[in-house]
Amino acid sequence: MLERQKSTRIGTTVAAYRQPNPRMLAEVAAGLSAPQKELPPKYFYDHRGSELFEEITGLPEYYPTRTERALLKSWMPHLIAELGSRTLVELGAGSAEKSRIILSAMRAAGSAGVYVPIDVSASFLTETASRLRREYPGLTVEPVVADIAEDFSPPSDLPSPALYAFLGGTIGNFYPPAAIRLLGRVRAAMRANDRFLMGVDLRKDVRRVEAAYNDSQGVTAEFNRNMLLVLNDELGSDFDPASFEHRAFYEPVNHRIEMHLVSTLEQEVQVPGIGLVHFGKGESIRTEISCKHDRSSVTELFSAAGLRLESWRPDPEVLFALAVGVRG
Ligand code: AVJ
Repeated sequence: MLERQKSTRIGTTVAAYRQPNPRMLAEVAAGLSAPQKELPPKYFYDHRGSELFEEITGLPEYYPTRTERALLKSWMPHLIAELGSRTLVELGAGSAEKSRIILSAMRAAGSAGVYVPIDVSASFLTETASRLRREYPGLTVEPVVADIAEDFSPPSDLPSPALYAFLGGTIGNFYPPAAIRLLGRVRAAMRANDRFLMGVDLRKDVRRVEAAYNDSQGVTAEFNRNMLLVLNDELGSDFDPASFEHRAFYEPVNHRIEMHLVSTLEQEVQVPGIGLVHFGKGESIRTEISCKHDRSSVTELFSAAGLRLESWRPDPEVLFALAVGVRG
């Protein structure tokens, strides 16, 4: 912890001499001036945040990752063989491990294949691309650097049919209108025989889902607070993460987990380019929503984006599901 604070101070000093990302500054300014302060969950994921998320995926309480992996392992060999997929376009190519399950199924089905990982982090993509080229000789890897929340355009001449994949339940991070816009962009890129594969976390016993975001080891709490360190590094702000508490709860009206950082005292935080931001004691920043779904909510989401739900595969405990969509 001390180590981390030390490096943060250095990071802050550097950030003061660096031009902050103007879009980040605008998003943070808007989010921190709203009545319910809010920050986009994409700012969890600097190097440390990605490490913490990796750690979360292995926690006993965090069921989504291992459940999705098991679903992919049992279903992909059949689905890929049936579809004859020759291209995999992956949105937010976070975990190369899940991609491997699909790429291995493509290889087993006899297609050398093309892999198009789309991610915001260019360095992450370069690393993933060279590793996969080594592991899958004959595979063409064409990374695309883009923020999928904003816009993305895959190469137009991809071998057909293509499978678009958006895994991990990350669709849950988007408010419904933004989720529909995102799926609409996928739909616009798809051809008639392409498919869209999406992982979704399911509505379930509230205690089970709340436990997944309140792990006993406090990794999720550290992950949540890490966003303040990301802001300090990128914008030169002076957030003290120790004065914010992790809170995660299920909001049943909108079927979603909300993660907040709650100020434990009245305080002012200096954000260069924005000014002093006031926090009352107990006031919170919402850092993430994670919407939970069922078959009918996915059907609706798909149909609003011009997609038709073709297949639906939950695990035996009905914790998580894989959905396949086709142009409607
Ligand atoms: C990667 C967005 C799917 O919402 O469960 C994990 C992120 N947040 N623990 C999720 C997360 C807190 C995760 N997603």
